[in-house]
Amino acid sequence: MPAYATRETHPMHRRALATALTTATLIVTAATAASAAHETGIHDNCTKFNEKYPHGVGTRKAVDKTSGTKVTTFKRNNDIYWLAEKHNPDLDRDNDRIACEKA
Ligand SMILES: [Ca+2]
Repeated sequence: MPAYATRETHPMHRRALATALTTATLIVTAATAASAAHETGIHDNCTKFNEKYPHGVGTRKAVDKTSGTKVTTFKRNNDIYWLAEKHNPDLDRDNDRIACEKA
């Protein structure tokens, strides 16, 4: 390696850097595509989910995890809850088995 060549300018390191950047770009693109797939439909966010299920949906034995007044009016349906959880875990961030609970 010539004296002027640093790790960044040496051709071999440049190629490795280019490969790393390409890999990083592919990962970001894949992540963007994955989140884009959730930008349609009721699982996008709680605003859309609550349009169909105004009080949210929980598993049959779910109990609202709140220090305030517990929501008990949510729909109880294991299938709908787990489908929502699979599509977008953010719908139940407090993991109390109720997606988008709202009084
Ligand atoms: Ca919840």
